[in-house]
Amino acid sequence: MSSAVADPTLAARFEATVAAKERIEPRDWMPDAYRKTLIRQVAQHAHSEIIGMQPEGNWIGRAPSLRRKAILLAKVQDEAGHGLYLYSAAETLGASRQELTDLLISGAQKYSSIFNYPTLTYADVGTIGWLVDGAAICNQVPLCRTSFGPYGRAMIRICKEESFHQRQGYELLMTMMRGTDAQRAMVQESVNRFWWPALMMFGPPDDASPNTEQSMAWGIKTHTNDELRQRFVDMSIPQAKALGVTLPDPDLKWNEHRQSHDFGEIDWDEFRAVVKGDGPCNAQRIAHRRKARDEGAWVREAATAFASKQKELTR
Ligand code: FAQ
Repeated sequence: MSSAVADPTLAARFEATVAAKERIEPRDWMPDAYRKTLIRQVAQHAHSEIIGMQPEGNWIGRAPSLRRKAILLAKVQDEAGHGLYLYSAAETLGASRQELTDLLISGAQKYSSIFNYPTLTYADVGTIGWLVDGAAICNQVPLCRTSFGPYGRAMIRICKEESFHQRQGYELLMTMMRGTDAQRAMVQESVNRFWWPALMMFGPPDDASPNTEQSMAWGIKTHTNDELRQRFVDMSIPQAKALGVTLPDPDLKWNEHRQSHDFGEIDWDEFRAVVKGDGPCNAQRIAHRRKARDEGAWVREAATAFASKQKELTR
């Protein structure tokens, strides 16, 4: 239920629920702008999970052993599941999966910038697990306490699986680092390509983030983009050390005063270009998604026909 002109009692109840850090549920009144920003964020998140299947899916047929293939297949299937939980959460806000998929394919809605980079070597499968799932967890664990109930509950399940993905990526890289010089070089080269795009996953800097302030006031976000990015940098440095790789940033250093690491300037021009559609794989990702949607149309039609037939029979 929502309305542009709020009933003062309902609006007060909404504000009190958010202030008490309790959940807003789909049946509750909510401001239109709250619903709109949630649909935007949850849809972008769902699209990211589904588009995010493509870079790693690229390696399923070429994984080096049956065991590695089974692990990768399971991980990519998990991402599909995450997309489905999130589209279901968006549905409780009144936005259907079909409608959101159309908005993605037409370019009206976004997905995470990270999935517009190619996976050039098998080491990228490990690096995505370590850095991309690692950044995802950093950003998503706080979302388990987000103010909208269905989104927060979906995140609890998703985070458990993402933590597992992060560990499998790290284990894969650890195995390669114990291998040959060529394997170690492959890991380092992969980390060099993914480090900076992983930092961009957290979104624009706080002073250029139009949504953060309002989303924090509503309890949708509980931390700013820069806070979470910093947490990720601090968390990754000891992990890189244990792995034996160098993070490609000469400005990374411990800052005693801040009790955190300083790091170099992110290339925000690159970020803006990738989000706008000019990344290395944007066109390919959307073309692939469009093809999958078109080729699956008969399945959706058949399922709908079957469901209405079942309904008729049980009437
Ligand atoms: N890429 O005002 P803000 C995964 C957009 S993890 C593209 O700061 P907000 C798991 C932003 O949407 C990846 N666009 O926005 C996995 C906004 O768009 P608008 C997905 C970006 O929402 C792992 C505009 O820029 N995770 O999939 C990006 O307050 C491995 C202004 O930005 C989530 O979606 C970006 N990196 O904060 C799967 C987490 N950053 O309004 C497969 C949930 C920002 O112009 C394999 N989302 N934009 O349309 C969030 O936490 C937030 O939405 C942020 C952005 C932090 C991403």
